[in-house]
Amino acid sequence: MESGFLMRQTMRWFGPADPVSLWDIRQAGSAGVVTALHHVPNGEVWPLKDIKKRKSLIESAGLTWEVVESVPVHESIKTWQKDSNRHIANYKQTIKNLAASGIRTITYNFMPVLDWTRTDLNFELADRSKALRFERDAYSAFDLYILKRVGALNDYSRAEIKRAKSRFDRMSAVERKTLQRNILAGLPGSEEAFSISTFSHTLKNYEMVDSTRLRAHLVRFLECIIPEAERAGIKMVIHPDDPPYPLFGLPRVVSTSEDIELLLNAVPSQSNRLCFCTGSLGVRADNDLPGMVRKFGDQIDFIHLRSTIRNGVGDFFEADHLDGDVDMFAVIREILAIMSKRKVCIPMRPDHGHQMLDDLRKKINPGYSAIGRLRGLAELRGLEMGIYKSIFNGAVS
Ligand code: DNO
Repeated sequence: MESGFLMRQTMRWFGPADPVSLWDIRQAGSAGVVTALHHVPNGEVWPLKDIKKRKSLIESAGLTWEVVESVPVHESIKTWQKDSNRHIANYKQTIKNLAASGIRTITYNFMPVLDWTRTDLNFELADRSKALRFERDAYSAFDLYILKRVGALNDYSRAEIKRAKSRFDRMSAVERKTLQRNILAGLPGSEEAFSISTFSHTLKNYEMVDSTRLRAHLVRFLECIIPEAERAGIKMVIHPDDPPYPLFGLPRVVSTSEDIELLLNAVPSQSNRLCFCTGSLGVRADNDLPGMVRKFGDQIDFIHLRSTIRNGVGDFFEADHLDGDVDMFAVIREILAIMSKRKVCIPMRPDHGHQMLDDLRKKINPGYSAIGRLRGLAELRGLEMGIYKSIFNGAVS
């Protein structure tokens, strides 16, 4: 049997201000990093000289800049408002500048207003490490009684409203502030932070944008930028919604297999591709992850590996990478099969990790501590190698 291909190991790095250094990442066993120019305001062009400077910094630690995560899509594009043309022109220029610097893959998402969302950033596990968690009642308590969103009452059942009220009543003032900060201050990589009033104001821009409109805006955006990406030899990989369902009455259109199929088919191109994130998609019990890898295998160009544990009332927390609701063995087996078929090594990163050991005493970016991710990467690599060798009779290319 011929030999196959292994994933390219990377870790996310938030740039020179990240408490995790490039050398930490290299020592964790990564070949490269995934990063972004977080200092460039959302919607502006990424200057060529800044991209080049970042690239040489990464290379000076013996690493490669494998993937950009993310070039954010400006709100004016998601709502298709007056400024969208300027922001699309800027986005295209950023694509060109990244391509001119040798970048080949760009991640983005199309989640309205908020990027990934959690309610608790210090959820203590049985081994006293800390995980990120989404608690449904805390989320609805925030929506109904802190944000006091117009029309929110219509989005919940009577039982949910009762639970949210009692959750809110049990929270101290400090807990309410922390909850607000967790949801609105922007988790790492989110690029936007809101107060109650700016958030409420931004929500208004979506009064006329339901899921059909949002999807139409996504397709229009792709029709504008994909030809530029094709010319530049760039793959645009869309990241799924996290969590994969609407929040705060905002539509989300990259949550299921049907959603992904629609967007990939709407603008068929070698540049219209997918970032397969098991942690985001795995929160829905109706997403069959190994089946989705099989189905979209030819269109996946970046992989986030992480697992969650959900319960019946809509809570979930981030589990150990090899534990939880994601069948990581089956997912990696399918990934190895598609890489062997396509004869490529797809970049992957261990998505998030627990705060553990020394990281418990350090300042960290939530989800992105060094040791938790190092553990995740080590476990995932080992699992991959084990499956690989059993498939390819020990041959490694
Ligand atoms: C969270 C990340 C997301 C992701 C963006 C992609 O940990 O997976 O912030 O980078 O949604 O655009």
